[in-house]
Amino acid sequence: MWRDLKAMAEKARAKGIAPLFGAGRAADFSVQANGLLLDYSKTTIDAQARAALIALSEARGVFQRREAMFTGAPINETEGRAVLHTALRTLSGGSIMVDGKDVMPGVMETLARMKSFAGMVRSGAYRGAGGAFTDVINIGIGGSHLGPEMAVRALAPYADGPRCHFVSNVDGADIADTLARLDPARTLILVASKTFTTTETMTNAATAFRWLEDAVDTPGAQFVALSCEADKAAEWGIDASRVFGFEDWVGGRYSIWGPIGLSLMIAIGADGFTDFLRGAEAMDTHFRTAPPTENMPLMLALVGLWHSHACGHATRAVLPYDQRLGRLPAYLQQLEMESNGKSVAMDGRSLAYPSGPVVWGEPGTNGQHAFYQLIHQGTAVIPCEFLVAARGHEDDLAHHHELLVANCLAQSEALMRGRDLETARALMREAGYRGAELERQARHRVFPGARPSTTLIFDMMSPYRLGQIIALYEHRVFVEGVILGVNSFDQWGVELGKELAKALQPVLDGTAPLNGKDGSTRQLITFVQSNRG
Ligand code: G6Q
Repeated sequence: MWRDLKAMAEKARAKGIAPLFGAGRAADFSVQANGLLLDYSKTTIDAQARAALIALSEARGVFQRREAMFTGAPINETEGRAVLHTALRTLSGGSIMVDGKDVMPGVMETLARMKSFAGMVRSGAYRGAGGAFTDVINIGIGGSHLGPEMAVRALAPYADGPRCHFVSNVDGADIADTLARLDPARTLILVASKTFTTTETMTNAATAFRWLEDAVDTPGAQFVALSCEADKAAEWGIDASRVFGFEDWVGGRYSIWGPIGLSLMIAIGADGFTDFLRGAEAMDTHFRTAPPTENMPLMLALVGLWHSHACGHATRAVLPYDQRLGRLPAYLQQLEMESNGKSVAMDGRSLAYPSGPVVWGEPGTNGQHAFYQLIHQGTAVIPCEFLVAARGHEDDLAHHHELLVANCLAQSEALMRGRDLETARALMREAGYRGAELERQARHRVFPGARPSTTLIFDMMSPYRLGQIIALYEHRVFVEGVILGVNSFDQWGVELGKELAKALQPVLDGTAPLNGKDGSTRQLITFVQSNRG
């Protein structure tokens, strides 16, 4: 099947993209879902390729697997768990059974507790030693950090609660720089950790505790736990009324929809957070019910696989034309690369093809003045995924937004059209060049064109839109994972480094011998030991 797709992609490459445009291509190769428009017409995909990709998804069992996920089957097979982050946003009611038990009453109860607590923090009814909380720090890492950090920044225009800060890195610089700006008597600490054992998070939480202890009489009262491990949070001294739990069927990188999203709820309020969940739920319903060609997550996944596995493009750039989506690329890096960066298939066999692609990016227009050079003229083709809203939040700066949108649309047009040698020569002739020098200069000004991109466009960023967009990407990753045959919901690849770091700590402080280490690691340890002053 991959071989056929590769042959198809090779033929499509020869045709290019611009010549595919006849009447109706833009609409035909686009998908709409509740106010979002995904235009994938600026790719080499034609009707035949699309039909083959949809057939692939059918053959790989995407639709059965989708139902299995939504209904609580244990599709995370290497960990024996259901995958039910969608339950956290099922506001429309109904039951979802896991091991014979309806999980929805528990989900709704926790959501209600979160709303009540967030409301008290926002109103000042629950306060710190020095008065109503002015600041909240979410201490967490990976899935317990990237989602809330990304979303709080994306939705800054909707924030009317205490300021939210995010500490993740075990590098003391992260917490030191954050605490230095804050008043301990008016700062609430959210310890966000599914397992409540993660070294980085627990080290930062202990440092935050000492900072509070030096300043207030009851530091523990300013701590909240967001975790599956209520007992560990209790051992840590956090009162049960401030422990917000969730179940192991919520994966870390899929956890923003529940307690891990508390910082977002405190920032934008319970109503805004509910809108965020509603947007995601609308995308869930769309994903579950829309026919293949009208199904946005499915088509986004198929476009992605076309580029990575049929065309062989090893990376993809995600380019939000929205400064506040500055952390979206990092968020998607985790979502996509931790989910589908696997080389063993679900059945234990080695993958016979590459795993999911490298995802990277930066907000436009900044990227245009940096790495877009390589996207336009480098030897590797990098499919680009643009995101832009028709309208910004700064009504008094509407001309900025017009420039932003113009740049976004111009980039996808330029990537597709390119500039041929004849046009470049004419430009150089006009600029006064002649002969060999004209030829030389012209060649530098050629753009190969036919570089693929998709554009996701919507009216304006809002909690609802962000919910839709994040759920769109989650389901895209799911579909890609099913087609690749990997388990998108485990992450064994992060374990080895953690184990070795634990073992290295006593070696670094001199309480364990250097034995058994390779030459390079020994040299690096010795260097650290003799240079740390
Ligand atoms: C996400 C991963 C990982 C995890 C962090 C934090 O899917 O599992 O990024 O979120 O390692 O884990 P804790 O929430 O348990 O501290």
